[in-house]
Amino acid sequence: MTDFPQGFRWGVATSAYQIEGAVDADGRGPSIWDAFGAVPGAVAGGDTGAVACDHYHRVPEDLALLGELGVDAYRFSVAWPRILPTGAGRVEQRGLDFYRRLVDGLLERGIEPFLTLYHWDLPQALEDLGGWRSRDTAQRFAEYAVVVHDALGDRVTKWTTFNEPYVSSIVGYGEGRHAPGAREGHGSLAAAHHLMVAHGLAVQAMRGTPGHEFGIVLNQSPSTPVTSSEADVAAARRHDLLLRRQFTEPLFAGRYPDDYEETFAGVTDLSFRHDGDLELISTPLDYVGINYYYRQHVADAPHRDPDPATRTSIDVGIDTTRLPDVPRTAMNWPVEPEGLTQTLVGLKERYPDLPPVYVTENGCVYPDNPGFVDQERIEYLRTHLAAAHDALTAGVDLRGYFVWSFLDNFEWAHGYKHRFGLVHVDYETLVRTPRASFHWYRDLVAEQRAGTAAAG
Ligand code: GBH
Repeated sequence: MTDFPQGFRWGVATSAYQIEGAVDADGRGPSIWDAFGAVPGAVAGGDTGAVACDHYHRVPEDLALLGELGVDAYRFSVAWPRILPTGAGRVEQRGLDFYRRLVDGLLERGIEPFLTLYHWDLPQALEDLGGWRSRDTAQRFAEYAVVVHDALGDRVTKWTTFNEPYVSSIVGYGEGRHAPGAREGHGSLAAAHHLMVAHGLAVQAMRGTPGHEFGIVLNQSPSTPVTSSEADVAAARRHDLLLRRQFTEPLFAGRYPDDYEETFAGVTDLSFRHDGDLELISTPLDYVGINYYYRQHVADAPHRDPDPATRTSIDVGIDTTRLPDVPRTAMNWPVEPEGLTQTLVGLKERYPDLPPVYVTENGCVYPDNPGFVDQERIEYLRTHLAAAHDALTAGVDLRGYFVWSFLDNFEWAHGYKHRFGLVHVDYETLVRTPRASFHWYRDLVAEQRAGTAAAG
């Protein structure tokens, strides 16, 4: 592996609901994912995050593993329902104590905490009031952010507001594949906007401590038309708007996308946009995190719902299942590392004032081999790191890279079937076993830190 710059941050990532379990411990309130997991058919195999990796009770063991891995940084999320069990009002000190112990354990090992405030686990009490459809939730989020920032701001300097607001809004409120499982066009677009407002409010409320940095994490990948036909090119553009530009244009250009209204036909009620929102949303950031997994191939297609009377405004006539003849992972995700270079370089070209970038997630799923020799994962990570390096060479200010994930975990609507970890977790015994990729990454990080990486 070619040398990365000195100071480049090497990390691994997780999120609260996917690993913690202990959903009733220490006064935690229910989240939308607890409720969604109880809906028959919502999550594969009827799986829930009730136990997950039981990380909540196994922090010392997991910290020891992170120490052995030798990473510079650990990206994790705070569960809002542990801090404010009903979303607002009473603060649960035991929840804050848990994250304080985690952060202290990281700092003792020289691992920098990258804290995410929201990785999809909204307190159910706020969903009952409308969830992200409601602008009030943005205000509640900013209050929650200040509580966590006041409690941990003496120890944590990297503050991420949201992980992939696209998934929280469009997948959760529009497609219904994620919690809260709603299928609303207008509601999901309102949710998307309110998440951005919440981001701006929270950053402005937390700002002020010297040395603290604020950012957001976005799913990004090129939307590639399957043919060069006008129809497929237009479909790819609609797809890119739905998944990415409705977030990046306000964030990094301070404007709404010009094709928003024509694409989301029927969204005539834009009253969720208030004067001053764009200034709020485009508040300058210190970094942006990019989650990259695969390149998307987009074709023009009929609407999913043929009836315009019942069709939602996000049913924009696209098909993303026509994949080229390239290798796939066990989740059927295409393996195209050059898509990562294209993503990073493309963002920088589109937004010249883009803040410094981290790849905050990248990883894959393959079936396990005896002895957990996951050569395919090593190959995936190696080629994607080379692609990230190409972006550096092309002038992108890339500051770090996080593998998704440190541990196998609850893969949302897929349940426990798909394993992303450098560390295997046996869900019966909860025993952790490092895979070959863990040792490979450990050696890579050590070499890079010593600056002794061999070329190639
Ligand atoms: C991430 O979600 C999550 O942050 C994490 O919790 C999860 O476990 C992990 O990935 C693995 O699934 O990339 O814009 O072309 C990612 C879910 C959302 C994957 C959007 C791919 C395709 C759109 N994804 N997506 S894009």
